Amino acid sequence: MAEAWRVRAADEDSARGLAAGLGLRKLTARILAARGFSSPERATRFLSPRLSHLRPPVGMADLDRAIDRIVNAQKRGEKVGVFGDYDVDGVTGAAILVLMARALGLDVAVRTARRASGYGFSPDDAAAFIAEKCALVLTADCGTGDDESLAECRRRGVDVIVIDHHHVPVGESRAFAMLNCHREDDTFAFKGLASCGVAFYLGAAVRTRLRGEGHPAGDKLDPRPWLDLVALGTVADLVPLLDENRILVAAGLRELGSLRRPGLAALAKVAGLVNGGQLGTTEVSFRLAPRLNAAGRLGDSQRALDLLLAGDEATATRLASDLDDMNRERQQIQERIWSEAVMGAEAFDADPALVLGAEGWHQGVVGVIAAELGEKYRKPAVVFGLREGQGRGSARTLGGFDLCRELARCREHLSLYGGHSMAAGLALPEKNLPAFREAFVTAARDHFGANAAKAPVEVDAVASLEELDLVQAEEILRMAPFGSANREPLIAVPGVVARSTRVVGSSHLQLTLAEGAVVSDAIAFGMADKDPGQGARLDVIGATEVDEFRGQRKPRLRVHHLMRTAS
Ligand SMILES: [Mn+2]
Repeated sequence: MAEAWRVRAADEDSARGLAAGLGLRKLTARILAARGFSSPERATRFLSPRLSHLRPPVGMADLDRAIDRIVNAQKRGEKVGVFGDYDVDGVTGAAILVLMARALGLDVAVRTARRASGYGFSPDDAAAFIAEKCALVLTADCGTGDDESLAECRRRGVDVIVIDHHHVPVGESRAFAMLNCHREDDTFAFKGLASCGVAFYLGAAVRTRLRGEGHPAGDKLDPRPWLDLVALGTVADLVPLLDENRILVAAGLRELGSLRRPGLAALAKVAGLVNGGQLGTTEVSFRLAPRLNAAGRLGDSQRALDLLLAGDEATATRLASDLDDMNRERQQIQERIWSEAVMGAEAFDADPALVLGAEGWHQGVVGVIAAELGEKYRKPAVVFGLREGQGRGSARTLGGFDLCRELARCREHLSLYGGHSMAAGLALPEKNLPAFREAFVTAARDHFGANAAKAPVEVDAVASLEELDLVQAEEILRMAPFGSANREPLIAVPGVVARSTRVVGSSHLQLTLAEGAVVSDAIAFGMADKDPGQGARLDVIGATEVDEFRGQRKPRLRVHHLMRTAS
């Protein structure tokens, strides 16, 4: 039988050093060591992220050029256009740019991407800004490859500053300035910012410049309150939650939890999140981001941006309720496609990657479906919506299978592709779908090896139930916020007995696990159908969490995998 889990390797000397140096439990130190932390200094910075540790934007290509242009716009009182792509990173990035421009006293025209124009900064959008007499346009999370629109702006004397993090094509850009850390000449130390993070850095740099010049507008420009937006966009965009992103998201979640922004307070309310202080990356990913994305997925993301910028509670409440309705509609569409996709996936069970597509699959939800398929089958997944002979799709990956690199290898079958290593968008003529599938699956087979279709679960450590007490759970919580590239630690707990099991809600399983005299609570969400029954001997893989009930804090294991063992 194949092994069920594999323990991540850790340097034991580093682990001992961290435990002794920082007064941490052995288990915590081991997890940190396995994630590459060897010095106590770096581990301390990781465990206590602070805004003062953000590195200044040294080496960010075109930053000075962008600042000069924005400061000139301020001095001349020019009209500025702000454009945002349709997803959370796009609308939060755009919201930050709007707030920056307004703080500078500029007149701002705002637009966001529509599905009808294929998303991104389209020639229609360029024409609209030109017609509105904007002298300068800022694009958030798009623009890097939108040559036609950039060229049109340039012809008409409109300067465009691109604020983006998508793959940079070769050749000269028509943008006036392009802030994109994937440029070859960009030497900023951190390459993982989402577009909203780049927008934040730009705003902060404009403030520094204006204050350095003794300009009063500099004092009006305060980037700190934008951090909630940065947290939303960064978490939703699946960029690595390490280094600068970790600092921005940690601070941003605190800002978000204050629910000071009317739009986000209203959104949290319709999402059933009454206690702002509890907002973590899970709530952002599963409650807030889907509602913000719903507008863009169904066609027009403008309402999401309007919500973020809403100045009063009444407007915010109305827009949040609109987004909630759209999200419900999106969910219905998605559920139908999901059941069709799962049937489709079974047909390719032996392949190390999934490529699916069908007529009638809404192109606005294929990304979510790809992500969920990847999760369920633990393979890279590409899902296309087919329409009029063309397919538009979305790809998600795992296990170090880099989409930028691998899609480039399959590009002969694609009419368009772009994105980053973990998520990408792509398009092809429908007739190329089988050939693309073949190429992509072959690439996955090369990467994963011929018979590694199902990799064992990688865990951070093996522990006894006794070790997983409250102190331990609290220590692991210091590694939050969890997300991309900073996964919540998974722990294997072998040889426990299910003392009792109980189905709660419609589909969840609550367990009391025992190991000798040690007893602990566990919860397995969505696993009611896997009830092992009282007295079963189990190996369990899960994550520790702290359950707060009536003011009492208790450790709890959130189960990912339950495996019966022979007794
Ligand atoms: Mn993005």
